[in-house]
Amino acid sequence: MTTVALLLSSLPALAEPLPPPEGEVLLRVTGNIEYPNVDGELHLDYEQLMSLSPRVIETTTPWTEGVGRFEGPLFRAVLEAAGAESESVRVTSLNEYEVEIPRSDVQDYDVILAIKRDGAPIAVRDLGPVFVLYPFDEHPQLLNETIRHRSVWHVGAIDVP
Ligand SMILES: Nc1nc2c(c(=O)[nH]1)N[C@H]1C(S)=C(S)[C@@H](COP(=O)(O)O)O[C@H]1N2
Ligand SMILES: [Mo]
Repeated sequence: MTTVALLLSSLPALAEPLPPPEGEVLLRVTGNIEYPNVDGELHLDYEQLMSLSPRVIETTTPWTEGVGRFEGPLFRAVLEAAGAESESVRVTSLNEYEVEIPRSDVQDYDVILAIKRDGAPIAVRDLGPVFVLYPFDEHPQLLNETIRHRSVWHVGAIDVP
């Protein structure tokens, strides 16, 4: 390799905007973002969400029976794909519940935006289509009221101030 090629290959990949989604939009990232794909917002369908650093978390939760196998993108990977830089974001649900989540949560923990549970998409009548899931069993200190409030289900949008 030439020195230039070596230098380039050691740089972090430069993010570029994702294409507009082809499938049903499950999540919109709105507000102050660098990489919109539809009318100033980042719209993501199921396939696109699953392409952003997907993780599996096997855990119990206060809202589900037994150990669930949850899958979805890392929350921080979605913020990176949007080019969001803020110290916190506002997560809103389809039923108008909303809460602020500090960036430090998703940097310190592998919080995912769960879109699959036990191998199948999470239904809206369940916790879906998108559920903010903290790794509770791995970090039992997360089982507190503050984090329960941030465990938004029926997520529709993340707003970046
Ligand atoms: N979509 C949605 N997510 C939500 C809520 C809600 O009302 N709607 N309530 C939050 C709050 S305040 C808490 S404490 C937990 C609900 O936990 P509980 O059912 O044990 O009270 O979910 C959080 N996520
Ligand atoms: Mo609550």
